[in-house]
Amino acid sequence: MSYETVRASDSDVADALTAERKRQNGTLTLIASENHVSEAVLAAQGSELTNKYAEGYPDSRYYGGCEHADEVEKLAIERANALWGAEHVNVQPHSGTQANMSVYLAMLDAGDRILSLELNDGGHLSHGHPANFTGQTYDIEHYHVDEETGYIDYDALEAKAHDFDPDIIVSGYSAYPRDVEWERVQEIAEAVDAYQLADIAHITGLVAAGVHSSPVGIADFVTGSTHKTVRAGRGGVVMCQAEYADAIDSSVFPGSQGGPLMHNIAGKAVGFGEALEPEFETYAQQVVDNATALGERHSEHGFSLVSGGTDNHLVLVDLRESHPDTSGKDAETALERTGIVLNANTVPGETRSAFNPSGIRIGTPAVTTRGFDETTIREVADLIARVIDSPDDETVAAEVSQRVDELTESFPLYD
Ligand code: DSN
Repeated sequence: MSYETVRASDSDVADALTAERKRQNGTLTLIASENHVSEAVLAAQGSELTNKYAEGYPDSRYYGGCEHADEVEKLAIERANALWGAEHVNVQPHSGTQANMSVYLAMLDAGDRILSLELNDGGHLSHGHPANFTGQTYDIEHYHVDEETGYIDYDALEAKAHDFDPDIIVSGYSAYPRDVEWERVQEIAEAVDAYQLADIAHITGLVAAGVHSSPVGIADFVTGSTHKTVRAGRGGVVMCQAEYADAIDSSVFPGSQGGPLMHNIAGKAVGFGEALEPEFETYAQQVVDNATALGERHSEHGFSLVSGGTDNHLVLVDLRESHPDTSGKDAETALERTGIVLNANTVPGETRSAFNPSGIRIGTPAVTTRGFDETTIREVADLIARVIDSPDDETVAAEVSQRVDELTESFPLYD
């Protein structure tokens, strides 16, 4: 795809888009929530469906001219059903947070109680952070990971559920490297007459490919985003048991959204179709294998990993023991100048701040899309370790930067 059409009318935006393409091509994206969609998904998201209002649902819209919007949304739904196997799916949420919002609005009243993992331990803003509408609307209590093991402390979660008597227990996380015991959380939820909302935003693709356990059929509600591991472009999705279908659909539209972003739903349809191809399972398995190899190599370098490793697409490095004078933000900044892009992240028992935390989160979905395997990812771990060991050394930075250039040229994106 070329930006010449944009340039003909707006050279400022064309320059920024061209520079962003160059940045993505020339750097290693290790942000665990990012990925690179196919050109087909990009094209679908840039289609004329951006012009179309289609409030309502397929075959029941509030506007005329929706026949092709209907076709696209039905395809997205059909393919989502084939990927995740839920009793009901709604593909209209604009984002993962909107998907979560639709569940809260459908099932809770203001002041009702949500029990969720704290942000510092790997949760998400939309799980009840005070700065988010969830923290401002509902009564929030958090459970935690065990600081020693880095694993969710399910016994403590159970005890807290009995004390707090929540209406919803949120499982599924943004910075948690381990598999989740969905059945255990569901048992706890049922014992206290609460719903389980499993937010699989990060692992939608891994779950679809069967390389991560699935909460579908176990949790009452499952939400996800579509631009992370499933590579279907920006957006959200919400799934539920049939009995909640009407409540969820009304909560998405008209409850919390107006017109669906039909161009994004076209991207979802295309990306879900790609994820149904057999190669997607190979990709998803490679994402996990790469994260495992990356974690092992970091351990060999003396880095401490939260939970000691990973079962999914990310590793969380706690720098406090190995590099007490280097914060996650220092590491992020030093790495970014070499073309390695990841994010600073809080760690369990955080002793710094959310903006300048003690850890880094490293994810493999995007580099796996560009073709990296265990050998390449081990070298990436070596490069990361070199930079973090000597964050101010300009010679190291120049050498790592040169190697990143060579790697990105060998594994190009978007020719
Ligand atoms: N911002 C995303 C992440 O990085 O995990 C979640 O919404």
